[in-house]
Amino acid sequence: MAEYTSNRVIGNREVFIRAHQGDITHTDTHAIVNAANESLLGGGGVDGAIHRAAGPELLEYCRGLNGCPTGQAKITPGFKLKAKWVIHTVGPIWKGGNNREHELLASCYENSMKLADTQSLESIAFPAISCGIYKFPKTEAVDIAINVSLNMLGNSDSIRRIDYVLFDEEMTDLYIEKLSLLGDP
Ligand code: AR6
Repeated sequence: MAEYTSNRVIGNREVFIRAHQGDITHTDTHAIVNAANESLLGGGGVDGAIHRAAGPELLEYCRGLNGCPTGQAKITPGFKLKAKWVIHTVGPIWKGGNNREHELLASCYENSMKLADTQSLESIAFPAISCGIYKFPKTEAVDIAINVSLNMLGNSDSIRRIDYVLFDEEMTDLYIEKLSLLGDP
């Protein structure tokens, strides 16, 4: 199966970047990011998979968070997941592109990275936020995901590894193509 891995120096620090096809619930990074909705009370797609794998304690914990606005992020324990933490962020629903969708998707990556950094986490895994049920155009979403998260990585004190975990081959190929354009480290 195709995958991209690279050790690079960003902002004077050595970091590890990976993109591969898989199920993010199996990822062993310190935090995995959930593409949630504003209620934070579960749903379909990757959100449903994360809640199933983490167990009912996750939903109980999320009930105390009072939701999360689009573009923002909140952190919870991972409960039964391999990842110790889940960062729940809410991507924008695509409504044609003139409703701040690009800016809000960028905020999801920015705020998830900031949260991981303030918690001193060393590794984080992202799914393709908004690229499923929320229907964000895929190539535009991949550009935002990679540009914003790598830019934040350069400014992070703690994060040394980003894993992009993509569910299908098409998405995996788009990430690998975009990351390969970064050139050799
Ligand atoms: N691991 C990694 N990626 C996955 C997994 C998985 N286990 N399952 C799906 N994906 P989506 P959104 C991919 O729909 O578009 C929920 O109901 C999927 O193929 O999960 O942000 C929430 O509660 C796609 O590429 O999230 C919200 O209501 C990507 O993850 C709404 O969906 C995101 O697809 C959020 O929609």
